Amino acid sequence: MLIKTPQKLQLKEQDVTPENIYFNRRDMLKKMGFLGASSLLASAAVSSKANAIEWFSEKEKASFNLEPLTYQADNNNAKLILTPETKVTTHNNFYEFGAQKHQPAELSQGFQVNPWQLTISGECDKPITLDYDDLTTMFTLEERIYRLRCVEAWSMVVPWIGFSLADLLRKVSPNSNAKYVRFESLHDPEQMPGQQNRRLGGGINYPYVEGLRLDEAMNPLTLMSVGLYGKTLPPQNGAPIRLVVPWKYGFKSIKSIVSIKLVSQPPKTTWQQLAPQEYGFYANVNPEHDHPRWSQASERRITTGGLFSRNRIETLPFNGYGEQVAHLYKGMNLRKNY
Ligand SMILES: Nc1nc2c(c(=O)[nH]1)N[C@H]1C(S)=C(S)[C@@H](COP(=O)(O)O)O[C@H]1N2
Ligand SMILES: [Mo]
Repeated sequence: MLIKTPQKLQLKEQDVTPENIYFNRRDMLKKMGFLGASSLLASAAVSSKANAIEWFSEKEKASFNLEPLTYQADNNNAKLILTPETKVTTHNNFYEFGAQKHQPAELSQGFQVNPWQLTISGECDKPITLDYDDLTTMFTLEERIYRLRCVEAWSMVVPWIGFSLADLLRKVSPNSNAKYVRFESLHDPEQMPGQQNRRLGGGINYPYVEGLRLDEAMNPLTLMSVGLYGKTLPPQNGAPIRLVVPWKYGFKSIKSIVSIKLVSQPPKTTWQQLAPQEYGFYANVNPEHDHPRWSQASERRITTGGLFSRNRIETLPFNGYGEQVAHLYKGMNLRKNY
């Protein structure tokens, strides 16, 4: 993550979706008794102005569970304001499609996500390979509204759709050697221009690799996401399946995953290898541990305002999810284990 001068994002005011339409429609439909996925999708239809995105099938919609209440409450009881869909899908970090915020949306539109294979293997008794359809049909999907805090000190609030990584890992029965989980993104330079060109791709060695400790991976907050705003993921947000770890800096939330491997040793992650003194393995959001080149005490929350409107808020320890995850790090020095 290099410091750059802000890029223009070609966002016009009319493209910005007021998040209250999404919320109000949803509330209203709920009150009218249209519980469940159809209300979510109806509201998404109202708010959607995104590029050609495939919609969930009737079968998938029928399986949505829309009551993830504990995950939707902000920890200060402040009302969470959703980041408009247009911003979620045009202000991205996905270096395989370019290291500037506007490039993933522009350069990923032909990305082929079907067929897709995701293999879960390594230290487990029942390795499996999932095909494209399995990703959205094997588990009950639920909507979770999470804060996403990038290490670059901006943040968003995103209504993800997905399932707990724990459910997937239980399926393969990890054995007693499994201590960590290693994730790998697709490596396909023909489709991912940033993998052909070091400048475009931000100087990263691909494939992009991330990792979690097994207990972090099993925490119920850790989400495998297949959609946002009621639709399948657009390519720039990590289609067809990506990780979302809301208490860690955004770079842990690896996109377009093809391999999940249970391993005994901490995996060597992409950013750690590139700049170990700046990006650690844990990468828990921590306002008390500054990045060597900037403060992590506050963040710019991207909401409905102009792109560079001053909407500075305090950064919370574990991004506000301390109640759910602080116990994982008991006794650890989190400044050393940054
Ligand atoms: N494969 C891959 N995954 C990735 C990245 C990337 O460049 N490549 N960027 C990360 C970073 S730095 C962030 S902040 C989030 C951004 O997710 P979003 O674009 O959906 O907001 O994706 C993460 N996952
Ligand atoms: Mo990030």
